[in-house]
This record gives sequence, structure tokens and C-alpha cells, in this order.
Amino acid sequence: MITLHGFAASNYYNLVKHVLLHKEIPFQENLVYPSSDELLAVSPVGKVPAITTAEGFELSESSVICDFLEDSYPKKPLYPELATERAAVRRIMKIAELYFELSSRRLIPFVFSGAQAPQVIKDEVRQVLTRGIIAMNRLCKFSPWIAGDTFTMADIYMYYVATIVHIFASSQLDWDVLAEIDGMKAWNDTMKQTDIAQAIEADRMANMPEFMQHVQAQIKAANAK
Ligand SMILES: N[C@@H](CCC(=O)N[C@@H](CS)C(=O)NCC(=O)O)C(=O)O
Repeated sequence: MITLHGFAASNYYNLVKHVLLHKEIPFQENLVYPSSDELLAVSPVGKVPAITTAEGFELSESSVICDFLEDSYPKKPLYPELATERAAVRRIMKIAELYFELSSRRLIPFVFSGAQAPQVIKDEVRQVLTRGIIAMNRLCKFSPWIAGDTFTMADIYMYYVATIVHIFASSQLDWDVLAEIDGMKAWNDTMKQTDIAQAIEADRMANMPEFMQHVQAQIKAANAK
């Protein structure tokens, strides 16, 4: 059986968990936080998520894990068959990661410490998010799914990226980024109501207090140095 390493407050962890649940792949969860030796043993850069396959193969990087799961468990496919359509799905995922996820993550330390980010960082994040918004408005179809009439990996990927962008951009930039992409709010609401997304959200909420304790302990340890 696959072991999914990480914690339920992580959106990267949750997108892989969503793929596992969607494909009905049996798995067990191993609660582990960043900066631990246990995580480093399975994830070379010490980031969540990582998986250990039934054969004992260790894998990290969420998009790589998603592709591995698709290749190894072709039932309930999440990529189209046509190469061009597959590439279109992957392009949405890549833009979501580079222009939404990673730029929003620059705001994390300020969100966690309750401070406002310096203006120079806010401006930089806003600029990158703007490019992402322009791209998503060109690429996303929402008819009804993000890449067209079929539910794909891009729906799962973007949904969990959107959770981060929404929280961080509204609190630090006072900006409702999802509202800038035509059709994204309605699609997001549809995704949120799915049984899998609701189960994952319940687990996320349950993990949140322990995760925040972990974050506070990390901040305290860093300040004590
Ligand atoms: N590129 C990685 C990023 C994963 C990532 O940033 N995970 C966060 C948790 S949501 C993490 O482990 N952060 C700890 C750290 O940055 O040290 C992926 O796609 O899996």
C-alpha cells in the first residue's frame, strides 16, 4: 500500500491526497512535519508531500507524484489521451504553480507572524499574480471543468493552489485574486462541494491547531538562535 507522508494542513499534501482518493488508490497517511529527520529520509529537500510506494520506492514533488500515480494507476484517468490536450492540462498546472502558488508563498512568513509584508514584496507578488491572472483568463475554459468538458489533474491542482492564493492575497494584498478570473469562483464552489474536497477540508481543519503549534515552535526556535 502507498504511504502518503506529510500533514493535512498542507495544500500540496492535499492535492496528492485528492488524486489518491479520486483514483480510489489504497493508501495510508503518515503524519510528519517539515524540518524532521523522518521527512528528510523520504523527501530529499525536506518538503511535504512525499510518498512511499508499495514496493518501497520514495518519491517527492507533488506534480511528479501526480504523474506517477497517473502512470501507475491508469484507472479513472486524470489526463486526456491526446498529447496536445495533455500538454494543455500540464500548462495550466505549471502556470498555477509558478505564477500563483510560488508567488503567494512569498507572503507566508508575514501571514504566520501576523505582520504586513514590506511594500516591495507586495508589489513583486502582485506583479507575478497579474501575469498568472492574464494567462488563466486565456487558458481556463470552465466548461464545466478547468480544461474543458473533462475533469482533469488541472482541476485538482488549481483547486489546492487557489486555497493558498485566496488566503494570502486577501490578507496581505487585500485582493480577491480568484474573482479576477472569469468563471473561477463558480468552478471553485463546485470543487469545494465534492465529497472528496469536503473530506480533505475536514482533515485540514482537524490538523490546523497542531500545525500552528508546530509553526510557532519553529518561529521561537529560529528567534532563539
Ligand atoms: N515543490 C514542492 C513544494 C512542497 C512544499 O512547499 N511543501 C510545504 C508544505 S505545504 C513544505 O513542506 N514546506 C516546508 C519548507 O519549505 O521547508 C511540491 O510541489 O511538492
